[in-house]
Amino acid sequence: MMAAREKPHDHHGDGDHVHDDERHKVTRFSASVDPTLLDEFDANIEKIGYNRSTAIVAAMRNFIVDRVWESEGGEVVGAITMIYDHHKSGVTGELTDIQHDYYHEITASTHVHIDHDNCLEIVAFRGETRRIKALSERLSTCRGVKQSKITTLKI
Ligand code: NI
Repeated sequence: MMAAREKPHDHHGDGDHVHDDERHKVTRFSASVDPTLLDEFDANIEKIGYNRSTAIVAAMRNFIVDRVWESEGGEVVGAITMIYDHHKSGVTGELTDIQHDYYHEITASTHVHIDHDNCLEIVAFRGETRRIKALSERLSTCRGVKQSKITTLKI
């Protein structure tokens, strides 16, 4: 191995093309981010023993898996999981009304009383992408819904 290869340095002066990276087929890039978010990111990835590159690669892969279904169209199956405070005025009725608008798509739902205030609801679905996206948006933006996550699987 040539010594020059072992100590990569930038001949171009732009910082993006380092010989060592080309050899390992990786691309370096820079991104602009709120410093507070970066601090929070660093603190959290440190807890699970990730470095920035590993964590960003994992986040990129998850982003693709989580979001690509929205633009692909066709039929999707999956589940929406949400937590809400049932004391918030009208939330229970609103969530029921929304689910009745999608009775063709919703295949099952489960309600769990987590504690005095909070309810966990799991809504399983099977349907056309645009309808499922609309269902997910309506449930997640309902007043009283604290968290909502959608998991989709391609069949
Ligand atoms: Ni409940």
